[in-house]
This record gives sequence, C-alpha cells and structure tokens, in this order.
Amino acid sequence: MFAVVVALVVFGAMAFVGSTPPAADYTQGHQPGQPVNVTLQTVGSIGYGVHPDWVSYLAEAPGGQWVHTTLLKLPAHSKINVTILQYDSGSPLRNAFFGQVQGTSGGDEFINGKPTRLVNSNAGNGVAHTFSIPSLGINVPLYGNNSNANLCGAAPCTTSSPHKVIRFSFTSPGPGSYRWQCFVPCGLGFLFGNGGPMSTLGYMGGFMQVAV
Ligand SMILES: [Cu+2]
Repeated sequence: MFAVVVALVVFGAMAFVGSTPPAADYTQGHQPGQPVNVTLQTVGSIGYGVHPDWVSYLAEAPGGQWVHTTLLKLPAHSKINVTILQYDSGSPLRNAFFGQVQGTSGGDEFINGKPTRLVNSNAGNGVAHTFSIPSLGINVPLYGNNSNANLCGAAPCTTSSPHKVIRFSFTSPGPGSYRWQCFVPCGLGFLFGNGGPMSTLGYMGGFMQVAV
C-alpha cells in the first residue's frame, strides 16, 4: 500500500514538473532600448510528446532552435517585433470581435506583408488562432491556410509547408507576468473546443514574463 502511495505521489510530481514547459528567454544580452525579435509558429498538430495530435504554439529561442513552449521571457519597456509562422487551417470565429486587430503598434498586423486591421473569418480560409494578451488589450487574429492544402503534420514545421507570415509589434509593459492565449476555441474534441490544448500551458496559452 505504501509503495503504491509513493508511486502515485512520484507520478503526480513528475506530471506536474513535466507540464511546465521551458521558457524562451529573449532577455539575455538584451541592450536597453533595443527592439526584440520574437518568432513563433502555430501548428495543427504538434506531432510528438504526450499529446501529439493537439494544436500548439512553438517559440524559436534566440539561438534559433524551436522550443515547444508558450513561456516567453521579455525585457520591459521594449519594442517587441513578433513574427508568427501560421501553419494551421482556419474556421469562422464564434465571436467576430476576435477578428479585430487591437493593441499593436500602428493598430495593424501584416499578413504576408499586407497591412490588416480586421480579418473577416466568414470569408476565405477563416481564422486559425489568435495571439491575445487580454490585460494589455492586444489581439491579433491569425489567418488560416486552405484546409485542402498539404498542411504540415508535425512540428516544427518548415517554410516549405503552406503557411502565412504574420507580423506585428507592441511595446512590452513593466515587469510582471502577463497571460497570453488563443481565443479561437481550437481544442477539437473537447467541450466547446475550450479544453485540452486551450487550457494547457505550452499549447494554446502561456505567459509573457517581463523582466526588469
Ligand atoms: Cu488556437
């Protein structure tokens, strides 16, 4: 009985440790006043790990390697230039509000270079995911790829697969931890699409950890 309890405790602890992804740290070597470039990708299925069929974000660490994480360490009061390589298909939004670009520098996002303020998800390929930081009023809809295209099946995807390049900038706030997430209920197979990857750190939501 004792052995079983110990095994369960160890299992629980391992599951907890395993559920906290590493952070992509963009603060190392950062000079005050310099902009920071952050590159992310969104994929229809991560392709490995405990939930290979879940949708996910990944971050490109400053060293260039793709990391399965949604924890981003950023310097405070800096211009953050974000590039998202979007490899997933899209769908109509349940709430068209999240088709509006908000809180970015200049008020737009650039989809394959085209300045955009609103994505009508009922037209074209729809919206795949959003990059949103509610406490900062930031929302960026990520335009989908044609679902009939030969989409990337496992991360990290490379630019040889169909994708959209989405760019925008914002200014990081003061030190603190800021929740960010996707607002497309993209957790297929879960209640209202909001379980699974939508509610698990490292997939469709995470934290922006802003350092001093
Ligand atoms: Cu999503």
